[in-house]
Amino acid sequence: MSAEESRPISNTSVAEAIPEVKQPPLFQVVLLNDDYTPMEFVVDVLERFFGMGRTKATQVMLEVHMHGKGVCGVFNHEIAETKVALVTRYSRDHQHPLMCTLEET
Ligand code: TYC
Repeated sequence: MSAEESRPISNTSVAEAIPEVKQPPLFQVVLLNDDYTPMEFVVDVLERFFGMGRTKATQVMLEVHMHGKGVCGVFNHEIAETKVALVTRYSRDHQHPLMCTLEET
């Protein structure tokens, strides 16, 4: 009988588990400034698609207006892509050139 087989069965110590999966990557949905989309429309988009209240939506809109871009939220890839597609569709349907993109965090 080997040393391994002759160990007492009450010895239950095990090596610490190595994590088997990584955290999924996260993506910022970013709104870009332009000269044509009305401020009120951008606030509406932030309320409608990102669940923001009027005060937060206005702050983010002004951040984009003054600094060129702003973060609407952070999501997994599928949800972030869907948000970009919905915002782009909604903007074009209302004849606005508003641009929305993904950035990996
Ligand atoms: N710059 C636009 C204006 O003056 C407002 C605006 C804000 C447009 C944010 C896009 O993502 C944007 N009407």
